[in-house]
Amino acid sequence: MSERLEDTAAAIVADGKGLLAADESSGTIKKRFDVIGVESTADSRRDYREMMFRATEAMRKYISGVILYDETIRQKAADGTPLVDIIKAAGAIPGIKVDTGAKPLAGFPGDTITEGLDGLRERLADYYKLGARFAKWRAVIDIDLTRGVPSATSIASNAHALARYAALCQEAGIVPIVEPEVLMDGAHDIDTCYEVSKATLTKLYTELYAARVVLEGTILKPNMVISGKKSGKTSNPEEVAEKTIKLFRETVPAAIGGIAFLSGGQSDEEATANLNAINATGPHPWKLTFSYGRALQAAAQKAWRGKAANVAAGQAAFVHRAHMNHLAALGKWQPTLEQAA
Ligand code: 5MM
Repeated sequence: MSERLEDTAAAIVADGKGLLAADESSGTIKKRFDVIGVESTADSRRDYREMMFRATEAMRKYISGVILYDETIRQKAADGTPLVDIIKAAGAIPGIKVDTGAKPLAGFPGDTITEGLDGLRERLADYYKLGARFAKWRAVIDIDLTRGVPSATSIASNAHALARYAALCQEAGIVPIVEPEVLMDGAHDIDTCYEVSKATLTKLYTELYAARVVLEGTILKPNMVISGKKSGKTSNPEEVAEKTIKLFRETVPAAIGGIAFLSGGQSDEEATANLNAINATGPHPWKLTFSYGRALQAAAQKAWRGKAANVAAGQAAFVHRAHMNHLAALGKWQPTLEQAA
């Protein structure tokens, strides 16, 4: 039976389920491991990811799919089982990061362009054979108004690349996750985040239409509308929810398969509280869930610290965060559940 892109997209945002973004490139996972004092080797990266993929309670009940990195999709667990098979056995869908990273945009200091289109058709065919049924491409839009960042050229170039990537994915039978991340690292306020995100999403959907991408077979992975970390201001969940939903109603077609947020540097609990507030104000035209990297993994990394003796503790931390985000995706999370844990 042939798989329909719309069905895969619907499975990714199934009620109360979301994605585990475990697609850190080797450079990024090294940074995460440095924090917990673990040397980053092929084996330590394998052990860490195997620990999460074998956390059956989380994987079966709360995680719809896992975004993998090229190394991981080809890797075997310590007992020789392909990691992809462990994910599938838990009923989750393997996915793959296919961009090759954000590079400086020539002529536009401070802006980046995400690369990876060359040879992508062939790589997608290979990843499909390896079991991937969805892919991810992340565009990075920083905000620094003092330098004119982001430029209109950066927004347009990244939207165009995302559209070309999405069209190639669909040709290969793979659901594209389109991730135009407006970074929360700057000193900007929440309204600036809203304006830049609006320009970014407006351009993105213009390009996706132009590229004849079937929106029902896509998932949007956006940032929330939130104050920049260096602004000194914290946005409360109600404000984040109100501005994020207003933005999406203005820019995101109801036809898309669903929305799975990135966490972008929010604390674990903040990412959960904001997702919960967004869903508590529904109904909305789309399902809204999580595709968190840091906000799902930070606690597990801290509990694990690279020691086999800590695997159960690492898994328990991961199960807890997945459970909390499962509740938030349903708008049923309460802060007291964190304290109880
Ligand atoms: C897991 O991190 C992903 C890969 O990052 P690099 O390419 O820099 O190694 C990243 O794309 C991630 O999927 C998204 O940013 C969402 O993760 P967060 O941590 O923001 O939820």
